Amino acid sequence: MQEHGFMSKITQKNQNGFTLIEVMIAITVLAIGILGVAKMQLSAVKGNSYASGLTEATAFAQNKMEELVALAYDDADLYDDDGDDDDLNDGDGTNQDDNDNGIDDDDEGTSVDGISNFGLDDTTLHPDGSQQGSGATNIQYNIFWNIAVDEPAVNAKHIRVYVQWQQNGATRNVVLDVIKADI
Ligand SMILES: [Ca+2]
Ligand SMILES: [Ca+2]
Ligand SMILES: [Ca+2]
Ligand SMILES: [Ca+2]
Repeated sequence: MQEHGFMSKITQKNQNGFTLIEVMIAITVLAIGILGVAKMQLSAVKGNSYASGLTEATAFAQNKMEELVALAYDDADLYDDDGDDDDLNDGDGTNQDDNDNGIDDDDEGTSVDGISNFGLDDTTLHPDGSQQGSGATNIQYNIFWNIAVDEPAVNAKHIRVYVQWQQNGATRNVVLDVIKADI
């Protein structure tokens, strides 16, 4: 509608001819208009790339989770062992809830192993598994998973998958949780 008004104004004025100052104002308005469009496109591109990163990360998280859930309950990849065969750093997701209320006793002021929330949020120290991935966007994804044994109930494992990546100068996360029962 604005363009219409602008055009009809030009048509009207055209009958009497433009002054130089009018032409310059028109060019400036046009330039500002183009600048605005360019800015909008830039933010749209940024938005799109975040959305595509999110979509890709979610796909990685879902694939990893499907893979883990499909394993046998006692599969070595579902041990709370920080992903290796040594006995170091094992068990931050096991026997962390003596009072049996579903909350890691470390989070309730008792010192068990000093690691909160059954180690489920561990993406830096000793996650129970990790790998990397990248897809069409060439973004590098770090994939982590942790296992809490007998949580939230006996004969169940709480599996949490994190996918982390860097985008527009920030660390992004996708988190997926599944409770796998021993059936
Ligand atoms: Ca663990
Ligand atoms: Ca270990
Ligand atoms: Ca507790
Ligand atoms: Ca703990």
